[in-house]
Amino acid sequence: MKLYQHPVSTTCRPIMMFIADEGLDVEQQIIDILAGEQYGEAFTKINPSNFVPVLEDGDFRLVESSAILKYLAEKSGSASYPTDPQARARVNETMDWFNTNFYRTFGYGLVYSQILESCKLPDEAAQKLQTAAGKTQAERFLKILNDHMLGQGTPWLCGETRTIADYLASGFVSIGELIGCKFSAYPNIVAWYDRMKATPNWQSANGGLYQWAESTRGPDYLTV
Ligand SMILES: N[C@@H](CCC(=O)N[C@@H](CS)C(=O)NCC(=O)O)C(=O)O
Repeated sequence: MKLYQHPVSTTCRPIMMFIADEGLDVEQQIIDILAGEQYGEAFTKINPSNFVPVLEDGDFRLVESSAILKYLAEKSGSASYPTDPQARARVNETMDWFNTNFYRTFGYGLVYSQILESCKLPDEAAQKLQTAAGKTQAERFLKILNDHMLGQGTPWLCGETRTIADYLASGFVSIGELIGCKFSAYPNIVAWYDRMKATPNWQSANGGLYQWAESTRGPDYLTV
């Protein structure tokens, strides 16, 4: 199998960590999304949406990080993707929640709107309003995550064992580091994220995040 990835990518890092944790035999090729390689002719043929990650398994090609994690976990028989229908549905539900509600508000609304030129508005006043709205919307979902999803006393999102939902979710939460989020109003999120960061392959899979964080340091960001 082969994974097209970039080390800074929010949606690639969870897959790279899963591959490392499970010891999967997956060749990895970096697509330089910072230099625009994703828009070149060669990669556009691979993914017309011009995004990493992309997984190839022989002639089978798969895009979308959530689908890739599920495929790798299913194919390798990983315990991190339970086979019981209800337990699996809970994992799928959690991944959908993060990929939609959480990423849209926290990721795009609060974080990217402050650090990615492509997500900023040209008008400064409008930009401030957009980020403030992003923060308010993100706080709604952070509270649900803290009080409900992680508020039952279990160490991981879907119970006593770590699942692929924790992998995907930690990628989205990790981008808070780019604007200096401390999540101090959300102790259950902090404890869960620390648990994720203490796992053996976190540092190696997320080196790109910390390099990116070096370059965003400085401005007085709106944060949580
Ligand atoms: N929904 C996609 C999103 C993938 C995505 O946003 N990838 C980013 C990197 S995190 C990318 O390739 N960006 C390139 C660009 O926007 O030009 C997934 O979950 O895989």
